[in-house]
Amino acid sequence: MPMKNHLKKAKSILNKNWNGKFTVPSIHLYPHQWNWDSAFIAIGYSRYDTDRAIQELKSLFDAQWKNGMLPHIVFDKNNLGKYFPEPDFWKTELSKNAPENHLTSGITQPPIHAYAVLKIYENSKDKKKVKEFLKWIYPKLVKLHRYLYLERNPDDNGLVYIIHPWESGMDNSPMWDPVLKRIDLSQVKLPDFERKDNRIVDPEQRPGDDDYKRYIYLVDIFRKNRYEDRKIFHECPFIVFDPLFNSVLAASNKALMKIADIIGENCRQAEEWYLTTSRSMRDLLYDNNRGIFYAYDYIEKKQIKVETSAGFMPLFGGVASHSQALKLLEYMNSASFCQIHEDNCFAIPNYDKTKKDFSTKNYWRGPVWININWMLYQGLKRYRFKQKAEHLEKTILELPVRFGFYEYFDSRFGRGYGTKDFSWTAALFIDLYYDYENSKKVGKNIGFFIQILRDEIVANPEGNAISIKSPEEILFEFNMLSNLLIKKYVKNGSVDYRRIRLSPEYKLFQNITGKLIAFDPFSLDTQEKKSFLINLYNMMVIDFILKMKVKKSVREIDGFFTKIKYRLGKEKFSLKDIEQILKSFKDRDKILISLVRGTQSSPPLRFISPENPSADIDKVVKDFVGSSEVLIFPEEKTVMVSELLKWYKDIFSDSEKIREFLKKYVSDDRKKKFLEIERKPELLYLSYDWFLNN
Ligand code: 9WN
Repeated sequence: MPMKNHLKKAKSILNKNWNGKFTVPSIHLYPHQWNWDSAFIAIGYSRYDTDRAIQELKSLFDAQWKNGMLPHIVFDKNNLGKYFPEPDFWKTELSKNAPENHLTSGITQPPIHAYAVLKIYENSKDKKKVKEFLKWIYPKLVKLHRYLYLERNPDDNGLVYIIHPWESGMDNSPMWDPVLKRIDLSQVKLPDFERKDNRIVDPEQRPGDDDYKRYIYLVDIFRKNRYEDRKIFHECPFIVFDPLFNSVLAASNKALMKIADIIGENCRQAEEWYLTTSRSMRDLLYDNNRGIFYAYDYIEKKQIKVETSAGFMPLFGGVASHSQALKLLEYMNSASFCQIHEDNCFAIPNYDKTKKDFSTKNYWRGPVWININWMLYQGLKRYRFKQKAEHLEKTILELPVRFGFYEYFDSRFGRGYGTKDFSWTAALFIDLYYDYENSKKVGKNIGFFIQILRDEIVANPEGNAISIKSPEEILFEFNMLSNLLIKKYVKNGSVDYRRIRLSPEYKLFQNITGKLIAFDPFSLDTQEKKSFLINLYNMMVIDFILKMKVKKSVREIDGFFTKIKYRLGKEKFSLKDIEQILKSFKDRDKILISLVRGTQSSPPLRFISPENPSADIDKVVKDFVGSSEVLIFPEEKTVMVSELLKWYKDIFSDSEKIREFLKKYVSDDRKKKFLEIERKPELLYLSYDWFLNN
């Protein structure tokens, strides 16, 4: 499906989840308005529907409490009975601060709203109109921040505490285990309650009952104390400084300063808040040995040494010092989280993968979340960690495209979990999609992107026909240089195009391609011809990417595979022409799979030796089958394969054929067995990832 259609799909999800006043996170699982969800959702809307974006936040702030607290859920009165806990459980009418005309929960969530409001303004065309909205919401934002600094800032050092895991937005994060485990419920009579979430979503993907009991126990304390913060502070066993909550607050303080500036208000207070919060975070939450920020247990007065993605959020808040930021990047970009080019990893999982209790599928205990990665992406950009930022940007676009707009994703295989058609996944996809499109437009103006090639281009240099070299020498040199370039500049399948461009080997390579004019590939024997044509294809792709100045994807050049050619002997060949010749070989199935098209969905680039090409091709295909281009789920009797196989319908015509093929190359025993037994597995296709394999 072209990217444009995925954008349409994302917008249709928001539309479906819109109830006339606000957008629910998911019709099935979360049928009310959630606090920070609405901020992310508004960011998505701000790209194409300013009015909706404004309405989203207006309805949320209409339910703000009298003391400034912004509730984590605003209930839809017409849709009660599908979620737990709802107003009958929260009983917020016990509080003198609860709003009269709205049903809400009694706790809050990360205050990302000022940040979202600024985005709405920045992305809008009609600044005058949005300025009116800024004037309306500014005092409410200040009231929210003031509430946090007055009621939740016990040491007056700008560190704001949360009183419930739900307030962190990362409910069952392992970060909260040490604190929750201290709560002994053996002598406690809990109020009766019945969960609804684990009837809708597989319980394996949701928090356990032990966690839920503690969530309920905490809410019961709040009710008994009529939601009075000072009383709760003394009785609540969960008082923690969360690095995510405080980073988001810091980011929002910065945004508040800008909003104040736009509408001509004084912003000194927000600046002071920003400075004190970030200073205290650097002093009290950072651990230099591990290179991460930790949450802080206020009752035990110590850092909670559990490494989660929340610990990198000071990048988003602009809180980390330069040296701290470098350490964060180092840890984030390691096998503990997700290294660039690491196999089987999609963006930053929520918890350190090397920990014993890491889970790829349980909620906030390991899967990948789009909002978290989106914030990290903004943070990485802020600190100019460009390469890692681009890596996250790519995955945020890629995950929903390939697996659907799910709530969270398997950190190894990318498969989606939780509820589907989830609003913030769609909204933040939209946000990045527009960024990506805009960057293309910028490129277009300077002539780089979406170039439509009307005439053919011959890419190998002319004038070398007066060759003193024999065809054998040409072939020898071509092979030698291709092998050398791949060895030196390709690591784990990623091609370092920039270094190739500047390398002496590339100059020599260009020279030898000029001599191909005096070379006839059809004079070679079958084995030599096969290896030569595959290597030629792969090297032409690299050469074209460099010559055409491709930035993010070969798709920027319309005609990449058909209009750019190499002169070989008397004829000219495009990539498509070479593919056509390769199709005539007996083992064409594996040859077509092993071609490296300069994309992320291509197998890792290897040199194919002329002595034993089949063995090398086999290795490439094994790599491909072991990568995230082929996902085999024996429990679900399902096989997901790259769309690439769909292109060759004549070869891979049905699931039977595909099964036969995969069986030969899969190395995992369990999967092999499954493919041997299951004659007709369900077959699904993964979208082809066209981003550059750089
Ligand atoms: C409890 C709505 C919310 C998100 C949270 C996420 C989840 C609720 C739940 O869903 O929490 O607030 O019932 O699990 O953890 O971040 O805001 O999408």
